Amino acid sequence: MRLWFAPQTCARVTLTALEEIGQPFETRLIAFMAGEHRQPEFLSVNPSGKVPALETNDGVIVQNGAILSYLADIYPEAGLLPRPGDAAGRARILADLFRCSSDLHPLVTRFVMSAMISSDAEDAPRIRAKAAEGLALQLAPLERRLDGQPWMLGEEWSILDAYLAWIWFRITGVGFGHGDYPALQRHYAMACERPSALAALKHEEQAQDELKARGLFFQPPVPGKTE
Ligand SMILES: N[C@@H](CCC(=O)N[C@@H](CS)C(=O)NCC(=O)O)C(=O)O
Repeated sequence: MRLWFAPQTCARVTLTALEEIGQPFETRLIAFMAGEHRQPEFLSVNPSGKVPALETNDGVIVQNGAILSYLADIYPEAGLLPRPGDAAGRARILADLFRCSSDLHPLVTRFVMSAMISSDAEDAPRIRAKAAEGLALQLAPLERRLDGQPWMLGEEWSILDAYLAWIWFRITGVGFGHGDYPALQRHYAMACERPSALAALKHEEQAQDELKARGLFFQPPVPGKTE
């Protein structure tokens, strides 16, 4: 398999899944700052120009939720996701995947990269404030859930925990207040300790070094913080 990715992006979740599986895989780094996600080579892999994209024996799979569901099916022994026998159980797992990819991720983008929504810098505080409101609404039930159980789905880790950890990493990294979310904070600390998470970070560190060497590493600005 070959994963197209970039450091700090949601491709971290797929990277973590591949590390959990433990089969050999290759990575291909996309340098957003060089516009590589808009170049024909990558667009021929994922015409949407987004990471992650996973090349597999079954062809290219895109969209984190779809990739994770595919990997969970193909490598059941990796335990990425539970495999309930009933349709409702499967739907609930999909609901959590969509919660991450469709409810939370777009808010993450608005909060972290408001320039992707409006190129007028004056709009940034309003975009961020609205996104923070949405995040607070969406994270409250997860905070309650994690107050009573260690992982998203109960007593066992699943790849959903890596997804939530990435979301938490992204928003707290640019100033989302974590004081009101002790359970999410604890969950994040636990998720980061998992060997697959550490291995994924190693891939990212290498990629960051490569981007830095090419002068193409981008760190989202933390509002109110001057260099
Ligand atoms: N719905 C997609 C979202 C993927 C996505 O937005 N990836 C970001 C990185 S976190 C990206 O590649 N952005 C580049 C762009 O939108 O131009 C998924 O879940 O895979």
